[in-house]
Amino acid sequence: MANPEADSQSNVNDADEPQEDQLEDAQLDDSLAPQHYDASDLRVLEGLEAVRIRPGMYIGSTGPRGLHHLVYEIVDNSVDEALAGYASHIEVTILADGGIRVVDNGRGIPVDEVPGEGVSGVETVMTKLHAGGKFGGGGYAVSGGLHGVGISVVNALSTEIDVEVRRQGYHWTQNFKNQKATAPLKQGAPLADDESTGTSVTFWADPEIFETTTYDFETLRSRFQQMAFLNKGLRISLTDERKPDQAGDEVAGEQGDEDGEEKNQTVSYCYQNGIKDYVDYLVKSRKATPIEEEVIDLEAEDLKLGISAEIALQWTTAYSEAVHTFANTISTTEGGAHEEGFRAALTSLVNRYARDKNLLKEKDDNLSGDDVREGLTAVVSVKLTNPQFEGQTKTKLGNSEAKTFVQRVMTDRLGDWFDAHPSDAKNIIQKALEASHARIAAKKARENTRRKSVFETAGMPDKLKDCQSNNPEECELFIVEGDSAGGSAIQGRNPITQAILPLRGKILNTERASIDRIMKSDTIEALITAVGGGYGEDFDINKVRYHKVIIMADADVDGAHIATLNLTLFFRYMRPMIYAGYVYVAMPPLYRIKWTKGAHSFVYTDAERDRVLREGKEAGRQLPKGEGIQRYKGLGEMSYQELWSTTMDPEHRILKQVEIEDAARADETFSMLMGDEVEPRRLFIQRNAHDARFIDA
Ligand code: 0RA
Repeated sequence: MANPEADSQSNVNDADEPQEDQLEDAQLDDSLAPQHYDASDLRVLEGLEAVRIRPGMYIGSTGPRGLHHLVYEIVDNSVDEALAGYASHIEVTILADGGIRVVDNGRGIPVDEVPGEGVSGVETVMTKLHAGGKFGGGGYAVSGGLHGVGISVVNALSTEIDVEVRRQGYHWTQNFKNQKATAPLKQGAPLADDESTGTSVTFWADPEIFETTTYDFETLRSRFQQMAFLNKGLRISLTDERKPDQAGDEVAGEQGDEDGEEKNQTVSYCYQNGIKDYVDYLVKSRKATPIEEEVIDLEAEDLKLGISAEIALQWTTAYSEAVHTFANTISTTEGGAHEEGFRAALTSLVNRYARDKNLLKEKDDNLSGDDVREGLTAVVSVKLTNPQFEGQTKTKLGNSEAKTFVQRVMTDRLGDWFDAHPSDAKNIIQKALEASHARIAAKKARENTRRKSVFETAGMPDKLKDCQSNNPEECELFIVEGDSAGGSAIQGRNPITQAILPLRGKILNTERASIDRIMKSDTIEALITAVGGGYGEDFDINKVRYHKVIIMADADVDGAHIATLNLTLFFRYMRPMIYAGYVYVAMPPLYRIKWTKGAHSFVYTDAERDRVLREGKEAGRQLPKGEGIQRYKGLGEMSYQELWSTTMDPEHRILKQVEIEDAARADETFSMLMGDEVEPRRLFIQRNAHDARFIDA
């Protein structure tokens, strides 16, 4: 979930580059061509070279996220085979040497020569940018598509790829080193009787491109589990063949076998009921008590419109809502047409039903969307022929037909379900009524405090030390744990652009409290008021007063817990802040190294400490006797000058931007972290406290 500020910034810059033009210029410049290539080779290699020059444009980043994207790229192709009805099983292996192998039982990549290309389908798919799609159309309606930049991108960013195809009765193999085929596609042994068609791709990501080439088992595991939920009946397995010390800190601790023997870690997922199983799983993992016994499961398709929808939902006694939407199995975190249709139909249906049954009286206001969705866990998955992805991160579905279709399915089918299950329906309405009462009470309480504070400057909380600028784009709000750190932050800040909100102790756990209790908390009210955009359904990103909200807490387990509580509030009540990239976590230094001569060094991780010490000593620098390395226990230990220069000064600080790649998986993490179970939370925070200091969802 975290990305260093610099990383995300550079992606934004990348997107502005005039990529296409450069490419064309390069193609025209024949002097760059090595002699033995013909024109089509040249085009091919320059296409892949463009990917190597601007990897961010194709896979988002060259950080861990981009690295994992390579795996998804291949797996998406296999999933396409499954969607088309040809593959039923995908096996992914993290090899002991750090490579990735993806094997499926689909039709296999075509091996015949592609007309006009002069080489096999396999070589074309591997070396030609955007040849990943199925040749010549006539394929199937639905394809992942959004991120489907093709296998050639994986080739472009790998040092080596091995492809093995089983097709037309034979094994076929081809190897690529540094993007180039080392030999033409080779026909091998005939397929044995028990061998099916299929494809196996093994690649080694280029360490010169990626910041790290170490895959995180958990990241891959949760992604594949989600893919299995979204593709009913498809089996996806993941095996980790690395030795514990190769798999990075996190896996190492868990992987070691009791008797010291190494064992491969394997997981395998297959869900016959698809997203119905997904909702069941999400509800169980948040340990919430369901209101209706069975997950409600609706399905419909319209062949003429070329659209299908699967919707699964269940209400629980919990307070937070979790509605997750997908289009062609891609997580549409920014929502869009299908989500609008779902929400609109749900709110009007529940209101209509409540009025019909006289549960909502004539004088009562309608239930709001927030009321109706309190405690709801839902997954909406649509598949359509021509998905239009829009929005900042291209994860918002634009197709208006998806709205009307989902709306119709919901109104018809959920209406039928309510009629068939009157007592469940009554409980659901009852729950929404309670939510509505709590919300009205919270609003009243808030209006009372408002009235009391009309004489304060613009109704801002007492504790807030606001900045002078009124331009949200340059304004930053530091949320600081503890009064003493708050004091240093106020002294150290740049008062033009930096505002400080000191919070005493931990804020209420918003994962486990009702809205009226949450709004009764002065601290939370202060925070929401300071941010300025409101909360919940009414949240308005355009009213937000700061484009950076920076959570600043101690670099220890307690600080991590405080940061997590703050993030939970943003995730549950001001989520667009996170999607807009406005929420950050500050990284205070862990140590100060007090050299005898010259400036002290501040380091942010144990590894950095070791490196700085080594380099300093190599350069002849010395530490004083005794207290040469100071470990900061808390922000409060730093002088205001130190706090400014290490943690607040935009020139030197490290901020981690909070990102949510996938709301469904983030939800699970938040439920786990903030829910009733103490043990998984303790383990998780300890595991992540030392480096990122917060959740990576
Ligand atoms: C191009 C065309 C066809 C299938 C594929 C590519 C294909 C790619 C991958 C990547 C991993 N597994 C894959 N499986 C298939 C269509 C083939 C046909 O029409 O028979």
